[in-house]
Amino acid sequence: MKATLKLSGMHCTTCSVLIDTVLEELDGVHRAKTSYAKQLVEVEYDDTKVNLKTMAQVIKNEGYDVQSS
Ligand SMILES: [Cu+2]
Repeated sequence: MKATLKLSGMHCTTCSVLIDTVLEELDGVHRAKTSYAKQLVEVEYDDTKVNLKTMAQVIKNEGYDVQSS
């Protein structure tokens, strides 16, 4: 599965690296590519293991907002 989540609250490129890291630590997330410039993250994941709600939650836990997709 592929999906794009819109984000807000990132203020530098380090934020995008952090979001990539926390998402890729989730079981079932194959790849996360966060764009600071576009304020979004593209994820490739196994939808039998993880869902968008879980991914949004871990992003929120880091202090960023996710617009519902
Ligand atoms: Cu930052």
